[in-house]
Amino acid sequence: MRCRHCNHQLEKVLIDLGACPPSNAYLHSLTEREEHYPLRVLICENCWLVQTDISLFTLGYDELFTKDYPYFSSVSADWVNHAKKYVEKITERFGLDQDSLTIEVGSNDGYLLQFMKTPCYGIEPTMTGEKAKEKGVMSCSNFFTSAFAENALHFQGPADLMIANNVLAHVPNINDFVRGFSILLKSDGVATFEFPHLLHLIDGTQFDTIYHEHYSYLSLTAIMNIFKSQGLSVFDVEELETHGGSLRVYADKGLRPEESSVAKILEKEKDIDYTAFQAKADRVKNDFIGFLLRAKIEGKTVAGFGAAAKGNTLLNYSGVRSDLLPYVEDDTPAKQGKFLPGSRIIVRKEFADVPDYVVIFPWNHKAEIMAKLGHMKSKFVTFIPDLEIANSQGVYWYGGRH
Ligand code: DWN
Repeated sequence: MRCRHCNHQLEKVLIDLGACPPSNAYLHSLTEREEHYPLRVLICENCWLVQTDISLFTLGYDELFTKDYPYFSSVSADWVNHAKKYVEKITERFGLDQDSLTIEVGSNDGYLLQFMKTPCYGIEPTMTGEKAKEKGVMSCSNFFTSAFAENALHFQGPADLMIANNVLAHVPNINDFVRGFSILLKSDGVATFEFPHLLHLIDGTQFDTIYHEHYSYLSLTAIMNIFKSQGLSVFDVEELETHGGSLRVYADKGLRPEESSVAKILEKEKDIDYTAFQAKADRVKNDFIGFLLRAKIEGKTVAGFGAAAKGNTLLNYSGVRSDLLPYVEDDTPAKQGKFLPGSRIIVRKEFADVPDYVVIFPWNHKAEIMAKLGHMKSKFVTFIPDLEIANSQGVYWYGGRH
């Protein structure tokens, strides 16, 4: 396979997670067939873009992000609050007013644009965009490409601010996607991109965030190569706690001086150690299977919370099925009553009982979820980066490595 950015032949494997269905391909019934595709990640030793090997992945982009793609950003109150704070900050920092135009690419259900007080619209190819319209947010049902950008420039005009949160990693043609921002941004416009930071993925053994819809796993080093090739310059970077540790990158067309924040992150990325990642992931997998087997032998009940895409990677790489984990509870109506891809574990609207243990798959929302479930007598279990068992009093048991 060749690098998606620089076309260099890719040799170096970061991790191989076997084969599994796409992590957001929830089943309507157990009679449905599903395709399994190899899931492994390669590192470009030329431009350092870390990327999923799609040489055997035959699904098209529009077959991954189908109309009924079931991820709704607004399910997490913390994430919506994060978006609200961003809107207040960015409006003030760049003096957005009624003459400004803001465009969000991957605007999902209007979780962010609902807070904008200045002209804006979203671009969202999945049905989540219909939810945005219910919030009064204009949402254009399209994939964002450079051709779309040329069209939007002609009909709606250039943007003062463009936003792309957790979408840059989801595009196969990352060069063309970024070129679209260059086309649509005003000469003094700003684009901000938020994405989970590769540094935390590696350091925090967040291998469960690897799945087919993540074409890339992003570092500032790789991003700067891609942006430069498409006429954008990074002038500021912020480290965020969201999604296990993310970056917010600020880019423009070379107008603004580079802040010291950029060199700081680039320096940190020089120390990323890729070598032991597979072994660390295998340890998490063994802890996960071992925990479930021990619970079953001891007659303890276990349920899951959060039918997250990341949970499907952990379940499928571990080969866990409903005999060890009978169901997962999730607040997303579009997921309830469906079955997880691969493991075929049912997604329930409510807990069927008070399980002895609740495995929280979206560990990135752990605080919010434990606050929500704090009334339950269950113990809460997470496995990334280590096996950790907590109860509502916050008493922790560790997997024995501390
Ligand atoms: O990049 C992506 C990230 C940002 O979100 C996308 N590829 C898709 C998605 O990945 P994920 O599914 O692993 O995301 P989360 O945010 O870790 O998953 C949250 C899941 O947990 C959702 O199914 C909703 C559910 N949830 C819930 O039911 N009640 C979450 C919270 C906070 C809750 O209170």
